[in-house]
Amino acid sequence: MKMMKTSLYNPSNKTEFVSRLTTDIQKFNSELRNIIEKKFISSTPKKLKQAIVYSLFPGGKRIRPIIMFAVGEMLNVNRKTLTQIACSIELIHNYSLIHDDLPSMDNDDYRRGKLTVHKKFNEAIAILTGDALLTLAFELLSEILNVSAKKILQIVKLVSEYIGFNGLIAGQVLDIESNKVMITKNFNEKKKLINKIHINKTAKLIELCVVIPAIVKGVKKEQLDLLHKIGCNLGLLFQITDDLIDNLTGQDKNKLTWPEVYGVKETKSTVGSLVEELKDLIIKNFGVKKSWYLLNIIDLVAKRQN
Ligand code: GRG
Repeated sequence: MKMMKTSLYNPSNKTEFVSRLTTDIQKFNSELRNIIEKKFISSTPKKLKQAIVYSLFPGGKRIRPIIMFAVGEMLNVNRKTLTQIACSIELIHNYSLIHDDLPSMDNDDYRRGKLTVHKKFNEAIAILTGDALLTLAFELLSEILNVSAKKILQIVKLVSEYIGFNGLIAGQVLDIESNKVMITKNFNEKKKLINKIHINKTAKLIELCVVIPAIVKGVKKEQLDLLHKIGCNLGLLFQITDDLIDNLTGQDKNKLTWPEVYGVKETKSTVGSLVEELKDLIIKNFGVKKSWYLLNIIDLVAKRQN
């Protein structure tokens, strides 16, 4: 069958999309705040509580929860059912950023325009805040409502695998190590390495946001496999555009990035091909009507400036 051309996709009214996105982010922020605040008890150490709230609010782009809600909409999965899971993924994302900023890793002083957690508080508090967010993420998964225990176990297993030593942590280790080895690697080795780093460090968490709504829905294996592919490519697209932003703003020193391996021109062309391929797959399999929000998010990821 001939692939449906992306040109058939007519992006819906941009104002409608931006207004929907803004509302969804605000709603998610207040849901996340409610969930977090309910977890604090009178004996929660004050400093830990402050560091948790400081690290999560006002927060970043919230792209992972938004992707999860957009896929939920495409598959007819209730947003309310996904909220607790989206919070869990956002906690994992924020834990990884706090730890990534530490002096022993990226040693960053600022994130999202404010002091990093270890600079605002101290290194021990930053490590423990990250640990607390990661632990709470799994507590939230264990409490998901209206989803069978079997599906919850399937989700917990997948999240554990994707953020563990064969996933996010593997990506981070390879990323740190890549600084030292990149000069000695040839083009083919660099290509393999950058792909492995980006898939593990970034794409897997985004892939989770795409496949979890499908697990909740209980789709057939064939559709789940397709959503894994869509999620992985959307994650790659996100990281490659991140690399382009870093390249443009000179923040890519001592880092193995897509433009460093392939050059800026080829990287931009890869972004274009990934967008086309993603939209074709989504439109062909789910139609434009149900997936307009996700299609607009893909455009947003590809054209973003931060
Ligand atoms: C420390 C286990 C561990 C992992 C760290 C997340 C990470 C792995 C490193 C952070 C640096 C980085 C460039 C990661 C790639 C993923 C990425 C682009 C994160 C930033 O995500 P955004 O842009 O952040 O969604 P906001 O601030 O919007 O939430």
